Amino acid sequence: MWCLPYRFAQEVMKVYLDGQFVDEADAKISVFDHGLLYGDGIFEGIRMYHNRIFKLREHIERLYWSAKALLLEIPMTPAELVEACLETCRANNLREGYIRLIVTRGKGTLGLDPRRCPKPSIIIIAATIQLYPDAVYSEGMTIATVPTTRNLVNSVNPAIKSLNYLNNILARIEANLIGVEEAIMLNTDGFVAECTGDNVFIVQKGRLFTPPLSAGALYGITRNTVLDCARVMGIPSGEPNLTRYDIYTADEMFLTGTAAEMVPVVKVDGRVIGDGRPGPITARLLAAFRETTRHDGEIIFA
Ligand code: PXG
Repeated sequence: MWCLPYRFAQEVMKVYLDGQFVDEADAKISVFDHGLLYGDGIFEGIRMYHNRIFKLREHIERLYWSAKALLLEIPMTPAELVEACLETCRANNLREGYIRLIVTRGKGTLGLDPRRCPKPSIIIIAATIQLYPDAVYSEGMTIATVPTTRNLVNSVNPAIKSLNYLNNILARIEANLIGVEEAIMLNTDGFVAECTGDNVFIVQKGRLFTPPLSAGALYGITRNTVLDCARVMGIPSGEPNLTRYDIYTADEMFLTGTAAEMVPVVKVDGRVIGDGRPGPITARLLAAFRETTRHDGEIIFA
């Protein structure tokens, strides 16, 4: 039987911008957009795997929660946004890759007041993704804790996935200066919050632990997926406050995030975690996670 030729990604990327598809060179927003002026806006990073948009409904749900926290009214329904994400993948012939969904406060005046911004802008970018090298997954990553503490839940709550990522960028700069790829951020009480773009997990005596959201972590969709996998596999899990001591004495450690998936960590602050190699529970969970990506999410091309 003949197969249809494989469809490659478009030469010129098409970006969804407020209901239209525009060439990437024409995908522009106003310099008066409060997303630019103040970081007033929200976003999601979403993956496509095997012709499906992974956990799309969960990402859209989180986007609406972020919007609600900012009293930002998204000028589309969740169902319309799902369809717009699918259409953006189709317009770019993408079955695998990464979607950046952004809602900005929109064009306003040179003042903070969001009431001066009548119409939020919706941007959807679908692209391929640059992954960590395979060695990171087979040998594990080296990371460090950094001086910048995570935002207070009572100031800029880390649960809001906002366009204001300076807290994380400061931590990322510190990671760069140390020469590591990720940074563990502690909260002001000294408990582990999360990394700059990933949630943190440890394994101790066959049990899985990740910081609670109240410690200053994002309600990570990969985090949730891994906790679901653990439940199905009968691996007990908990969400207690974690200290650096808990990390240093853990048997295994890994990070979770849409871009990173699950990355084993083998060294933190110069200290070897477990036996210095990616652990067996991490490997089992990664296999279960990868399996989930095969059949979860909305189908792009029928
Ligand atoms: N914590 C933070 C602060 C994040 O930004 C995660 C955890 C993981 O959440 P998900 O739902 O993805 O499992 C994120 C999301 C990047 C980048 O360029 C990272 C994220 C989002 C967008 C871009 O590194 N991480």
